Amino acid sequence: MGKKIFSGVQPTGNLHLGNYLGAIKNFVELNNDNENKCVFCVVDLHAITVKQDPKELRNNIRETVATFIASGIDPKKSIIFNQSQVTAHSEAAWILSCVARMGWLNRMTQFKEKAGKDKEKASIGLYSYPVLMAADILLYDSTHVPVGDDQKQHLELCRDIAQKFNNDYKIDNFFKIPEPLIQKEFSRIMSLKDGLKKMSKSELSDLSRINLTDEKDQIIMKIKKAKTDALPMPSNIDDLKERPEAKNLIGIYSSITGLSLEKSIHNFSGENFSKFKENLAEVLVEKLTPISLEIRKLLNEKNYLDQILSDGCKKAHEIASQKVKKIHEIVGF
Ligand code: AQP
Repeated sequence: MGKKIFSGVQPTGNLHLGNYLGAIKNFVELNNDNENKCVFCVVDLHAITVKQDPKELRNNIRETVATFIASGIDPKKSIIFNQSQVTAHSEAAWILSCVARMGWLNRMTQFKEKAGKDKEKASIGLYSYPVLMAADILLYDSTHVPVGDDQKQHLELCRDIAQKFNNDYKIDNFFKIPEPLIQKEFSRIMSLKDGLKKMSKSELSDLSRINLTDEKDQIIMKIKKAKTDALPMPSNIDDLKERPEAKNLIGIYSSITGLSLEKSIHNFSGENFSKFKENLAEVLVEKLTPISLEIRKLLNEKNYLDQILSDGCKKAHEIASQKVKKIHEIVGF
């Protein structure tokens, strides 16, 4: 039986290789299976949990849609829309925030990482955003949620919220309990400058990530400058222990080429990093350049992108508003 898929990407600019390999590449495969019903959301409400420039946000929303399409998602097969335009999301998030427990949210490691030492100054939205994420997913009776490894904990929270709502209101199966779809290997792509830190949009150094809009020369330069260690290329998987940068680069190679990790290691075993880096840059350029060219082209077609969003919003609204109506009845409004 087909799956009901939901996933979101924040329009916070600098969409990168981690977003692509951890999430968007999966979206494309799921979209290509005609049995599945897919909803891909540009989560602009999530984006404003940290300060955004309104003009840039508007551009980034379009750029996220352009990235979906350029990566191979077909807007005729999948619903693509932006979260702020379907008010059911905010409404359901409030109701679910009365179901979720403080103790559960206090355990979310992403909040701790993002808020850093200055927790008191973080927005309330940043703290409660996993509840909005739960609303996003549950409104569409989603069965599967493709995400990167960093979102695993939020997915578990979503399952707990769904379960508690069903139990509290004694309605079995009202909210479906969604399964995460996380790739077994390399579900967390790390920074090119520090193999222990996640590749991230908000990292100040552009050299830490490959952006999906980078041109050929930038990709080659960034891979050349990527941090490695002084040892030769590893000969087996055990050699990757305690070598986070080598592990990350070989993981990227394996993920992009579709070759197993063993085979990828075998191909470069004992060589120096420069030859491997040339090959890695080559496969990245081959895979990403068509995507970046298409993104650039689509960004000049604003009306087309806006039409995709507006069509998607209508379809999303139809589904989500029905679910909210039922929630109202259950809650007693
Ligand atoms: N480094 C990563 N490796 C694998 N998957 C990743 N994802 C993000 N970074 C990596 C996955 O991409 C999807 C969309 O992410 P998002 O835009 O919703 O937000 P994020 O996780 O907060 O992305 P960033 O780049 O890490 O942004 P900042 O810098 O703001 O923290 C998600 O499925 C995510 O798992």
